[in-house]
Amino acid sequence: MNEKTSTARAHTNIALMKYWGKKDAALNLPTTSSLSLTLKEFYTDTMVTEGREDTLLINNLMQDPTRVHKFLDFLRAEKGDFPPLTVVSKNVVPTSAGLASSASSFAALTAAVAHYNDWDLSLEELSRLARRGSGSATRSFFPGFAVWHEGHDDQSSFAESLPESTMPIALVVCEVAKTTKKVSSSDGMQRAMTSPDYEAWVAKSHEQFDVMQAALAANDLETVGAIAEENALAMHALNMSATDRRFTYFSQMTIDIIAFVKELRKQGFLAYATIDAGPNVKIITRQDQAEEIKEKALASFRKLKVEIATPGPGLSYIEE
Ligand code: 2P0
Repeated sequence: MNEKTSTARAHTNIALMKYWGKKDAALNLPTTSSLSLTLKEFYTDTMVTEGREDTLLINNLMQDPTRVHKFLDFLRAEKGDFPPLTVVSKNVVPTSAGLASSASSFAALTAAVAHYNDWDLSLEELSRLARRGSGSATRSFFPGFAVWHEGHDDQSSFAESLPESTMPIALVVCEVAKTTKKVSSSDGMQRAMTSPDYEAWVAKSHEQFDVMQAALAANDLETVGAIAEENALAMHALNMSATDRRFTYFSQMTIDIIAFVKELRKQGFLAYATIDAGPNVKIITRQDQAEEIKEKALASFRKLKVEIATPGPGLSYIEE
């Protein structure tokens, strides 16, 4: 067997404008464009090498390879055949920050496989391929802020970097102990699309997108945070108003932290909340206020774990 290996590193990303619904499930085309921040502190290293069959190890533990195998077969059909692969993935996250994500994993896997096969692909092409593994992975190839253009077909749906920003943004990541049963993102967004308010959320997202891009260009972090919070809370309202099995990712502490963030604003902090497919809250703030907000959060909530995350780099390859 061939001993060749290839290792890629992709950082995770948090959406400031969310992807929450598919207009084409087979192609994984989203109903809205989304906009994210890549994080320096959270990333995945993925190594691939020839194996007897497609297998997956994450942090040294064997995993069910079904989803990865399906994605590798998609790459084989799309780009050309390659042997069965052993996929060895390591999620690097500060102790139990609860942020291990399919975004960085599928981005790193796509890049590692492309590198292994000597495919000469642009970041845009890698992003388009990674979309078929997991939507949020499209955005994990780029440093700082990235936009995933919703597109209208396979070719036009991919992410790209926004012009380099010097915005001093930080996320104060608050990890809430899980109390609710997890609904997968794919299932959750499918249910959300049955909300009577879904079309209005999509229309509003299109409007917010232009305003947020202008705010980023103008280094207006206050507006970026305000729109991100509005977009995220409206996304979670869709889950609660779904006509098919309505649900919520919020726990009591999620709601309490949202109130805490509002209180921080009253005290003069720049602070806005964003929440993904789980109960954790990420507080969007300025880098020079992040440490103080972290201390206040730890003082206000027992058992909360808090990490500070800052803008991170794009894709890299790691030589053995
Ligand atoms: C996002 N999330 O924009 C949104 C907001 C979570 C909440 O993308 O079905 O794992 O694999 O394309 O990418 C998480 O969903 O979903 C996600 P699939 P994915 O970051």
